[in-house]
Amino acid sequence: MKITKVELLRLGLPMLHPFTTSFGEVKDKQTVIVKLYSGDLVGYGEAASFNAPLFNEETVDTCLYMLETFIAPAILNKEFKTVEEFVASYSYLKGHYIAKAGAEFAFWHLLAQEQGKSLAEMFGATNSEILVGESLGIKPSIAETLEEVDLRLEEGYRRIKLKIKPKWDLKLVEAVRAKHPDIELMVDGNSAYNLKDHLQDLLALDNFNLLMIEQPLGDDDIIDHSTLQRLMRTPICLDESIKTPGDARKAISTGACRIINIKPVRVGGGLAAMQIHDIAAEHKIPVWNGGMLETGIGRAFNIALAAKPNYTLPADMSPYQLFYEEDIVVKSFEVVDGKVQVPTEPGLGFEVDQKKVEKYTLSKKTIK
Ligand code: OSB
Ligand code: MG
Repeated sequence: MKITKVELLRLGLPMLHPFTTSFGEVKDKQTVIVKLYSGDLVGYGEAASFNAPLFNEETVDTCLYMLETFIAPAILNKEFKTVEEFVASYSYLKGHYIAKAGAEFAFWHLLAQEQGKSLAEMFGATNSEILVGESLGIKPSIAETLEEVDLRLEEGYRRIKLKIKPKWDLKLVEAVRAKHPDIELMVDGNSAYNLKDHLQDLLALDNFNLLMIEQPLGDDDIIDHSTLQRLMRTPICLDESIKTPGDARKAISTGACRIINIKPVRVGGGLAAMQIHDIAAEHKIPVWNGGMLETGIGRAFNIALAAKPNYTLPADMSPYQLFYEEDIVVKSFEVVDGKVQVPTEPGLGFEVDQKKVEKYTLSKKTIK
């Protein structure tokens, strides 16, 4: 499969309302769609990042820069038989995993079309449906949080994840737990805590029978997570800290986490996501699929990966209606009774809506 042309699109997706985390508000979301051409075939990928480097160090601009300046020249006019060969052509580039994932997923899509296979088949995924939980951004009040929790539970979502930050944590969790003693409930600190200032509050989270606490401490701090995990009964789940399969191995062997959130773009794409899935399975560490507020294109890869056997906990896979007015695929996935069906048709499993892509494209670059 020879890559004959690369197109990079910057899309602007107005959000229905800002999504608030400990690091700030995500609003006026932008994302990067990567199109790889091989003769008549087009493969789509998404490098889902944010406008500012607040979640991790990458941004929409750094993704576009890396793709245009380094990744496109490394793959153009070369012949690749496998994803391993494709990834090897730019693996000398340090970091920038989200940018790399955008290209890698477009290549998976090309291969799936060539082989007439679904993405799930390409990834060796065997489950026909995945379980979905809701990730709830920080709201102005506890009352509004409780209202949304009620709504999502009525809709069938399988677990509730509350975004927390220092001083917006214990009272919130206490209120939700008091109203819903038996639901699967978890929190995500997005690395806003540290052991020096917040140890007592973190330990107090042990009182609420939480499914897990996601990424409380710094993204570069596997060691302090391992200290904290020894002091807590609640499983720690790492998100931002796991950028590579090696990070997963180190986090598991130091006891820094008992669960891993796999966001495929955060780790450079499907190959690394599958390696982390396998490392975790070997150590009996459950994994689940996280999200980056992707469009239907990025979510297509997440859904297929999340159908692998060690994804035993509900995914962050809210449908576009919770964030955006429209999706850029013709018929987006639906969450019914807290489940999403895994597409079985060859290719992406979703039809890209060219009119919508055009409508939301802010700029476009062609490299050949
Ligand atoms: O840490 O999981 C996170 C959204 C923006 C930034 C960080 C995170 C999130 C989510 C949303 O939790 C997950 C989704 O895409 O549905
Ligand atoms: Mg997270």
